[in-house]
Amino acid sequence: MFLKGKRFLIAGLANKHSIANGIASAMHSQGAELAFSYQSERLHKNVSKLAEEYNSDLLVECDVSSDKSIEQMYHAIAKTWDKFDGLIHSIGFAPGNELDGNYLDAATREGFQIAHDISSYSFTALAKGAKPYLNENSALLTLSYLGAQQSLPNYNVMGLAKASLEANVRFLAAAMGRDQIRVNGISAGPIKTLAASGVKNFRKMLSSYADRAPLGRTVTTEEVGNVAAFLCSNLASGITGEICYVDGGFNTAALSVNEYEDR
Ligand code: NAD
Ligand code: 0WE
Repeated sequence: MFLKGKRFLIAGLANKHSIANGIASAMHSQGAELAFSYQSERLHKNVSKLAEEYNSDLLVECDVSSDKSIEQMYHAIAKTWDKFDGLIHSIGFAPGNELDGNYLDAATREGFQIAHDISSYSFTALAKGAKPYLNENSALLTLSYLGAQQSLPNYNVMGLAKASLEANVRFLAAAMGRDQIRVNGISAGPIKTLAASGVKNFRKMLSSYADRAPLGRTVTTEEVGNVAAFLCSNLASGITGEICYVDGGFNTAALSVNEYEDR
C-alpha cells in the first residue's frame, strides 16, 4: 500500500477503457484517495459509476481549454481537500481531420493550435492551478506516446504536441523540484481506448507492435497504471523530469525477433 494517506486528482477518465481507469484502479489498490475531473456533463454518469468503485465521490467538471473552468475545479476540490499530493493528466486531443493521411496535407494552423493547447499547455495550466494546494513530495504525471520522438503514419500534429508535452515535463520538473514536487511522463504503447477508436488501421498497428516488441504483445491499462502508481509514490522519490516507456520494449527494438529466428 505505497500510496496510503495520499490524495490524487485524476483528469481524463472517460470510460472503463481509459488509461486513466487503469491508473485509478492501481492507485486505489495502493491505498490512494482519489478525485476525478471529467470534460463535460455528458461523461458525468460514466465517471461517477467508475469513481464509486474507487470509493470516490469527489467529481468535478473541467474543460482544460478554459482557465475559468480549471479555476472553478480547484475551488470545488478545495472545499473537500485542503491539500493533496498530485495529479494525473491523461488528456490529449487534436481535431479528427488532422490525424488522417499525409502530415503536410492534413496540417492546419487551427488544428496545430488546438492540439498543442489541449495536449500540452493544459498540463502546465493544471500544474499552475494545483501548486498552492500541493503537499511536499507531491507528484505530477502525464501520458505521452512514441510519436513525440519518431514519426509514424497518421499521428501527425499529435506527435508535435507530445514532443511539446515531453519538454513540458522537463521544464515543470525544474520549476517545481525545489518544492519537492516531481513531474514525470509515461510513454505508453498503443491501447484500444476511446481516443484510439476510429483511428485508421488501429488493429493492424496493434499487431505490428506486438510483433516488434520484445515482450511479443501490447500492454494493458493495468500495466500503465502500476507504473503510474509507482511514479507517484515515495518509492520514486529520486525520479523527476523523466519519460518512462511502458510499451513492452517496442521503442528499444529495431526489428522483430520473429523474422530472424531459425525456427
Ligand atoms: P480516452 O479517450 O479514454 O482519454 C482521453 C481523455 O481526454 C478523455 O477523458 C477526454 O474527455 C479527455 N479530454 C479531451 N479533451 C479535453 C478537454 N478539452 N478538457 C478535458 N478533458 C479532455 O483515451 P486514452 O487513450 O486513455 O488517452 C489518455 C492519454 O493517454 C492521452 O494523453 C493519450 O494521448 C495518451 N496515450 C494514449 C495511448 C493509446 O494508444 N490509447 C498511447 C499513449 C498515450
Ligand atoms: O494519443 C493518442 C490519441 C490521440 C488522439 C486521438 C484522436 C481520435 C479522435 C487525439 N485526438 C483525437 N481526436 C479525435 O477526433 N494515441 C497515442 C492513440 C493513437 O492515436 C493515433 C495513433 C495512436 C497510437 C492516431 C493516428 C495514428 C496512431
